[in-house]
This record gives sequence, C-alpha cells and structure tokens, in this order.
Amino acid sequence: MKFDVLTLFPEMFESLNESILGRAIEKDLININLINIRDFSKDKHKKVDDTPYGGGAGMVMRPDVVYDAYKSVYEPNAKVIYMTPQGKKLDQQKVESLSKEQHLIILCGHYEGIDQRVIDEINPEEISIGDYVLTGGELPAMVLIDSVSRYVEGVLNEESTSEESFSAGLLEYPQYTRPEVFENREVPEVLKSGHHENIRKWRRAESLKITNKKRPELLKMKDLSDEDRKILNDMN
Ligand code: 21W
Repeated sequence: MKFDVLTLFPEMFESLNESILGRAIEKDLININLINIRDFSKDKHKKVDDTPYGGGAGMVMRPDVVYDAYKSVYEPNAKVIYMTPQGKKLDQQKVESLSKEQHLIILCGHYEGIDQRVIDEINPEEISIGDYVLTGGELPAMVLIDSVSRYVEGVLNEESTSEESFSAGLLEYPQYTRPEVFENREVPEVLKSGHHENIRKWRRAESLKITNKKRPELLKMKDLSDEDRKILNDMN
C-alpha cells in the first residue's frame, strides 16, 4: 500500500517509522511518501499561504501551490483524501475499506485551511477523525495511516488479526502478565489453569461484561451468538 502525503510539515510524520509501522515500512508492505507542499512554491521566499479574501484572522494555503504538489503524485487509480474537520468521521468500517486500496493520496491542511477552489478542482473524499479542533491535518493523517496499515496483509501477525475479528464490535477483555501478585492483586486463576476452552469462555464473558458496562450501545448494534446471550443473561 502506497501513501502519498501532501503536507507543509513532513517532519511530523517521523514517528511512523517506529514499532509495527516501522517494521512494515522496512518489509516494504507499506510505503509512506512525504511531499512537502512548500517545494512547489514558485515564490523566491517559498511562500505557500496568503491572507484571506474578505478579511479575517490567519492565512490560507494558495490553490496553485497545493495543485502543483497534487499533480506531482496524481494517478488515476489513486484514492484522494482531504483531512478536514468538515469530513465524514473516520470509523473502523471506513478504515477496513481504505485498506483495500493500492494508493492513497492524503492532503493535509494547516493554518486556516486551503483555498476552496483547489478542493473543488480535486474533489477529494473528506475525512475527519472526530469533533474536536486540531491545528492541522497532519495528526489526523497519521491516525488514518496507522489504522489502515494494520489491515495490510503481513503488518500484524495472523494471531492478532483472527483474535480481532472474533472480538469485533466488543471491548477487549483485561490482560495480565507477570508478576503473579502486584500490590496484593492476583492474576485471575483461570488464566493460569492452562485450560484453553475455559480461558476462551472467560475472556468472551469479560468482553461482554465490560462492553455492557462501559459501551452498552455497542451491544445493541451487534448480532450475538446463543453463547453470548447466555453469558449476558447470567449477568443479571
Ligand atoms: C481547524 C482547519 C479548524 C480548519 C473560517 C472558516 C483535519 C481536523 C483537521 C483546522 C479549521 C480533523 C476557518 C478532527 C481537526 C484539521 C485544522 C477551521 C478555519 N475559519 N479531524 N474556516 N479535527 N484541523 N477554521 O481539526 O485540519 S481532519
């Protein structure tokens, strides 16, 4: 999967070279190509923004500079995404569908945004990561790249992927590691029993309990198995 990121702040994306994504990049499973929009300024001072027509605070990114950066990576098979607070909120369903693409071009705004004419010309899909205000589209682009990359074949080990599809739509059961006793709190006995079927059942029950308690609306959306409904019934 190729990600082309159009941004004024390519250095912000350095953190993606760590951990699981770092390994995926080394293994060539994903390719993150950072394009500095400033490189496409024709101005001798490398200016990329200007004051808004009609007045008001802040600066607006120039359409010609953004368009030249876009044309440097455009290809007809790519899906083009504009990270904007006005976009549709990213969810796991969207993440999964984006992971089926070969090539994503992600446009990040900064300052007070981008001149509307280049947005109208490109006609990208608009995506937000939630209803709170950030300083730019870079952190949202990283959220999108991280969440989508997990679904690219080979990025996660097969075990995590199958466990995740089993627990899809539920909150996770609690996890424990050594030591066996921490501040007088013990690891649940069943997890030390080696009885894999009991462990599976206990974890499923914990997932359902925690979801029912913290995010009951998630259960309403879900098709539950007979086993799941029995566990939930036994809770009350
Ligand atoms: C914040 C851009 C506010 C534009 C008058 C009219 C991308 C983001 C962003 C930002 C404004 C996302 C204005 C969740 C986010 C992002 C920076 C609007 C300009 N003034 N998802 N228009 N939250 N944020 N102000 O902030 O670019 S996805």
